[in-house]
Amino acid sequence: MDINTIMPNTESLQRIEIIEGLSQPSAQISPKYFYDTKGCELFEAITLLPEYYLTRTEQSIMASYSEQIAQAVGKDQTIIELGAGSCEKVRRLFHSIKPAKFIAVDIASDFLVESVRNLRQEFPEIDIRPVVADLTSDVILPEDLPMGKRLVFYPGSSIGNFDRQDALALLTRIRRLIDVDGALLIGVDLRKNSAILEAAYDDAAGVTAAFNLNVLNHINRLIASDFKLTQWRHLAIFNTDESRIEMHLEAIEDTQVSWPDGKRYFKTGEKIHTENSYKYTPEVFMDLLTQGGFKHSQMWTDENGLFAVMLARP
Ligand code: AVI
Repeated sequence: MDINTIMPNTESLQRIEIIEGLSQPSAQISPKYFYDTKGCELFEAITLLPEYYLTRTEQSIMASYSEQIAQAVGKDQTIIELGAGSCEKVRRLFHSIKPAKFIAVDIASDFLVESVRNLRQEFPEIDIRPVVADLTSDVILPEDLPMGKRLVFYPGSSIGNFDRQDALALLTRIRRLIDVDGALLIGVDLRKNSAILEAAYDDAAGVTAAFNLNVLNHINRLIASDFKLTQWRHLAIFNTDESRIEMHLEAIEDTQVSWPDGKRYFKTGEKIHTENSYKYTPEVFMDLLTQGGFKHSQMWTDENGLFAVMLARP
């Protein structure tokens, strides 16, 4: 498959980044390492959980307002989906928007190639291409892609996984991907009661816990470390001051983790911070869009005000 494998983050850079994160006084692992093949499967399972309202609420907003959204966006666009994964969300947009081209961007190459293969069979009339990229740096799109009529689609509230400064930097990079006739269609999880949020990130079936713990298996493969998953437990807390869900892995016993040329001791109760998921009010997110170079925006939301889909234009 003609996969574009321009990956700014090479294996050795990843190694340095991971070891640096583990060596800090408050250890951390970037959430992008959740998404090995198993992590992608677990994330797909999360999206179906009763507690995880995000995906189904976003889907219901997109379905309820599909005509309005299609009219606002226009036909024959080049849709560029960031974090495309299974390409499940965009599949529905294809029916209403009927794009000429589709670029599926994701960091998980194997999963992406498989998704694109399936999508091409289903929609042979659309020019569909995969691009493997890490959204923390510039996304390099195919050179022959027309600059006009680009719609960047960034669903799922994945923007919430970036800290404020990084979210702004990403919005600014997205703005540079499109021309004046382009647009950004983005899903944003809204701020709400902490009980609803904490249940969504610590489900009764333990799928989110398995997803969080699986990052240690991925790290073991990437840096040849020896994390033992049974020594760690999943935590999800809503930090009201920062308006974000924080996921951590907490050591349930004193442990030492080693990798070639290094090691780290963790005392019982010590944590590794694995993810932030920011929850926005519409006003705060619109302000961020403005700072990122977007002027005009439309918003669709569900009746309970859980989630918002926003269309932003340069
Ligand atoms: C991908 N991202 C939007 C998810 C979220 O809700 O922040 C990742 C996730 N983490 C735990 N559950 C889901």
